[in-house]
Amino acid sequence: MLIGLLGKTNVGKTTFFNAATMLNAQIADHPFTTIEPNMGVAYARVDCVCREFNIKDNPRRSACIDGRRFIPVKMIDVAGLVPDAHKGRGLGNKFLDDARQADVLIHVVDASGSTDSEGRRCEPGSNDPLKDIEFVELEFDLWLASIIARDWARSAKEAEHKGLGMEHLLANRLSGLAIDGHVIADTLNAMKGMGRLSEWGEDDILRFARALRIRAKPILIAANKADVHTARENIERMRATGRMVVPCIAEAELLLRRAASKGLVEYVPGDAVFRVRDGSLTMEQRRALEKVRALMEDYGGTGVQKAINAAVLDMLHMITVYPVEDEHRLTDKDGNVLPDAFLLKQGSTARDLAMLIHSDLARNLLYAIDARTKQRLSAEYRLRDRDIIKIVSASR
Ligand SMILES: Nc1nc2c(ncn2[C@@H]2O[C@H](COP(=O)(O)OP(=O)(O)O)[C@@H](O)[C@H]2O)c(=O)[nH]1
Ligand SMILES: [Mg+2]
Repeated sequence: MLIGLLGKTNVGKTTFFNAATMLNAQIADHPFTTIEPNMGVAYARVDCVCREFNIKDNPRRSACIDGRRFIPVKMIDVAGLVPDAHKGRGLGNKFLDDARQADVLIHVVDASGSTDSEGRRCEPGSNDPLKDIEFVELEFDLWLASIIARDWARSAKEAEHKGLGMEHLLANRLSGLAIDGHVIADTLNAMKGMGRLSEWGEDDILRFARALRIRAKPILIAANKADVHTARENIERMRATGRMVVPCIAEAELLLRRAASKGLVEYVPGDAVFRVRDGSLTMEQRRALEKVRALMEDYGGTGVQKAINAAVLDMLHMITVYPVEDEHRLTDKDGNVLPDAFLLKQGSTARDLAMLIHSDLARNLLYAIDARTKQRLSAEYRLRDRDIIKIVSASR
C-alpha cells in the first residue's frame, strides 16, 4: 500500500513527510530495504491486541509502543505539482507518474492561507486553500480524462458492436494506475443515466474521470499550519464541502518526534499529550514545548498521525489482522510474540491473508484457526478487525 503526499511549495509538505517517516530510523528491521529518495515509511497506528492478552510482544516489521502498534505504510513525496501539470508543464509528468501509483493521497494545504498559488509567502488569510484543493482535483481529473478520451468514440463503438463491456477497455487503458477493475465497473454503473458511451463528449468523460478519481484515488486534506490564527475559519469552510479534512501542525509533530528521539520528552506519535523528561531543557526549548502543548490541547494532538490513520483506515477501509503460527502462545515459529500486524481491505478472507504471507501458503491452504476461540475457519472466512489467525496449509 502506498500513500502519496501532495502539495504546492511552502505548505509544509517536507515537514509533514519528515515527521511522518521519522519513526523509521528507530525500527531497524523494516521491510523496505531499498527505497527511492522521495520514498519513506510512515506508520498507521492501531491499538495492539497485546493489551487484551496482557502479554509483551516482539514485533518484527511493525513496532509496538505502549500498546500502540505502528504498522508500516510506504509514503511517496509526489513532487512537481504546478498548474497545467496534466499537460506536462514543469515536472507535471513526474507528478502524475508518482501520483498514479498511490492508493490514497494526502493533500497538504496551508490552511492559514499564507502561501499564494505559486507557493510564495503571502499575508495570512489572503490565499484560499479551497482553491488549492479544487486545483489539485481538477489537474488530476483532466489528466485521467486525457487518458480515457484517447480515441474514445471509435473504441466505445467497437465495444458496443462486439457487446464487450466497456470496463475491459477502460481497465486496459488505465492499467498502471493501480485501479481495481470492479471500481471501474462500479463507476460506469453509476454513470448509466449519461446515455450511450460512444456519444459521450469531453464533458461526460471529465465527469466520469472525476467520479472514478473519487472512488479510486481518495484524497485526504491535511489542513496544515492550523496553529496560525487565520486557519480555523478556513478549516470550517473546507469541512463544509464534505471533504475529509484533518487539521495539522506538522512543525509541532516534527519538533516532538525529534525531542523524543533525543530523550527529552516521552511522546507516542498520535497521542494528544507528551511528558517532558529532562530537567536540563533550556528556557527556550521549554517555551517551545509549552506552546506545542497548548496547541495540541486545542486540536487533540498535532494531527499528523490522525491524517495518516484517516487516509489508511477510514478512506481505504483497512482492518488489522495478526497472523501467528502457534495459536496458543500467539507466536511465530521462532517464538516471537504477535510478530506481525497486517493491514487488509475490509472484506478480505483468510485466503487473502495467506496470500499476503506467501503464495505457497495460499495455494496449499486447508483452513484457518481463530486464536481467540481456537475454532476452525474456512478459507473464505471474512476477517474481522483485530483477528489473530493461524493459517494451516498442506505444505507444512
Ligand atoms: N506555522 C506553521 N508553519 C509550518 C508548519 N509546518 C511547516 N511550516 C513552515 O512552512 C515552511 C515551509 O515548510 P516545508 O516543509 O519546507 O514546505 P514544503 O515546501 O511544502 O515542503 C517552513 O518555514 C516551515 O517551518 C506548521 O504546522 N505551522
Ligand atoms: Mg518541500
